[in-house]
Amino acid sequence: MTEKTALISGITGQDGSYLAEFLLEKGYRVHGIVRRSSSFNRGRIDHLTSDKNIFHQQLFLHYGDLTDSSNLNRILERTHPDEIYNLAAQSHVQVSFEIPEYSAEVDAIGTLRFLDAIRETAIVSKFYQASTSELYGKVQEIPQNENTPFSPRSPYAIAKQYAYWIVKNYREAYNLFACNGILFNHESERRGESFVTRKISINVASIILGIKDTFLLGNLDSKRDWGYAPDFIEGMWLILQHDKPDDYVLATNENHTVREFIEESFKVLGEEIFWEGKGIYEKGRLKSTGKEVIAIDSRYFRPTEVDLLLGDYSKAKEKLGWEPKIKFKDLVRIMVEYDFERIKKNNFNSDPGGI
Ligand code: NAP
Ligand code: F7E
Repeated sequence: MTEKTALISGITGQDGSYLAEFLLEKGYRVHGIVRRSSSFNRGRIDHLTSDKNIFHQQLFLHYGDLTDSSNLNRILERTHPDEIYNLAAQSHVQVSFEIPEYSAEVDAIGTLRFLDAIRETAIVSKFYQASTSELYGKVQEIPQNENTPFSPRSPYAIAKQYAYWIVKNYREAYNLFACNGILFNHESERRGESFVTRKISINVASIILGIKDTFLLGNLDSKRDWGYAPDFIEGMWLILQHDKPDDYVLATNENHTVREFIEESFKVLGEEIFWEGKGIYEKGRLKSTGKEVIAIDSRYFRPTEVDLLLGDYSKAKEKLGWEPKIKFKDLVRIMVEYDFERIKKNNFNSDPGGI
């Protein structure tokens, strides 16, 4: 058991909630930054704040926002963390085309604000930055590793590129223990419902349960290297436990199309799907009945797409002893079975709608 203190921005998100759980179990005192919201935004950490949880007295929440630097300084002075995990972000790639300035404000300048808060308060803390495979964008080599040149394709990726470089610069200029974890897509039962994997697991479960007839998607041919979020959380922590600050790729080194994710999801629930038509006229139909269950909606196409991502995590394996445990088929099964049971029990479909 450790006596350490950690501060997590983005604690209410997918990764933040798993990381909080992971650190509390290791004996950390955990502080989390939460945003004020008009509707409840703490569903993923409810089980941790409940007094039924044995760790709840080690978890402290603070209102804050990466757009407010005075508040970051105050939180650092109050909490004196040994480790900071900067996971807060406007994390949706397609949404970043709609709100590019805000995405830069939070994802790029927000990271700078955090690093400057460390300098100004002179607090000695290790800093983890949630960097991303989106930096590779229009990929310059396959697979991508820590030396692959960046070629970002969205306002999100460009903001995260600034964050990546400012972390590296502050490490070199001010000797901060600051690290970038370049994480490839990682998903889970807690994944936001507007990301494609969760949108699929929810809709496929709803169709098989007879609650829904059909759902709409965009590009079915992009390839992603999808891993399981809890595996990646351990990697984030290992990055800060190394004796030298450095940047690491975390991935599974296996990629699949969105189309394959859909096919595998139906298979988990005992159905098969076939495809008919081309482009925006393509349809996915159930083999058993011929019924249309998937159609294409061009609203989900991105102005510039990232066609293929495949990560090479050999550096993390060699230096940190990190390897992903869950690969594609198990990931799909975990997500689809979870949503199937949840929707069956509640008999409702929380339709992600919109993006
Ligand atoms: P997520 O579920 O979207 O969570 C994002 C978190 O950031 C939420 O807690 C959100 O608060 C918070 N947040 C957003 N804007 C904020 C602001 N202005 N000030 C303070 N907090 C703010 O994302 P995730 O999937 O857990 O990802 C965690 C981090 O890793 C993000 O930085 C993401 O860009 C990066 N990343 C993710 C992946 C992936 O595949 N999951 C891969 C590479 C990198 P609310 O709950 O109030 O919205
Ligand atoms: O899209 C295609 C879409 O939104 C994956 C974030 O965590 O990982 C995530 O970004 C693919 C894209 O994730 C729909 O065009 C088709 O090619 O699930 P996504 P993402 O863009 O890869 C990276 C590593 C991050 O850093 C980000 O924070 O799926 N796609 N149809 C669709 N995508 C969505 N969202 N919705 C659709 O209907």
